[in-house]
Amino acid sequence: MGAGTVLLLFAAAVCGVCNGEVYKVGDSAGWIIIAHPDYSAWAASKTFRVGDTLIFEYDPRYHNVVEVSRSDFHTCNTAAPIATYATGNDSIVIRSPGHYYYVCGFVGHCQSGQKVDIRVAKPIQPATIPIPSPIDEPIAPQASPVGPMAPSPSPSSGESLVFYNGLFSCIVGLLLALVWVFN
Ligand SMILES: [Cu+2]
Repeated sequence: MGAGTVLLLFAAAVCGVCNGEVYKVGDSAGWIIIAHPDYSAWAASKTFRVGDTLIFEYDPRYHNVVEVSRSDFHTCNTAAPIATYATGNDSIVIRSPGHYYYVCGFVGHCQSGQKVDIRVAKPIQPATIPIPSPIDEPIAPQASPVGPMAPSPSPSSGESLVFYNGLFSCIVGLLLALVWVFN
């Protein structure tokens, strides 16, 4: 195996990490009702993260995928969907942490258990990067003891930082591999 191949494999591995895992809902059973798969047990056995992909595989003549709110999930109400998928092979990329509630919109299917609650953990935050104070702001030598606390950075900026770091390492990895191969 040449060094170029090794580098390509390395780049592929790096990209695999930043692209996230792919989870087929229900594993080999897919998104069905006949065998009554336990979708809550299936979801509980996984650790979903931002960047992962959910695949719903089913016969679109008999099923679909409807994203609903938490309360609609519990009552199996599909009258106010957040999103509807109906290709029979839907892939949904998880963009942010939180809960995603999916049910089948066909009559009676959600009530029979064709529903899944995907809980996505918050990304692991990198070590807090200290924000440098503006140069023109003098460092108060006699700070008042009741001075205001510095505001903490918002979590959303941390998440996008993680995302862009991943994207950046991906691109750099690919470029390095390409340069190596074509030299
Ligand atoms: Cu169904």
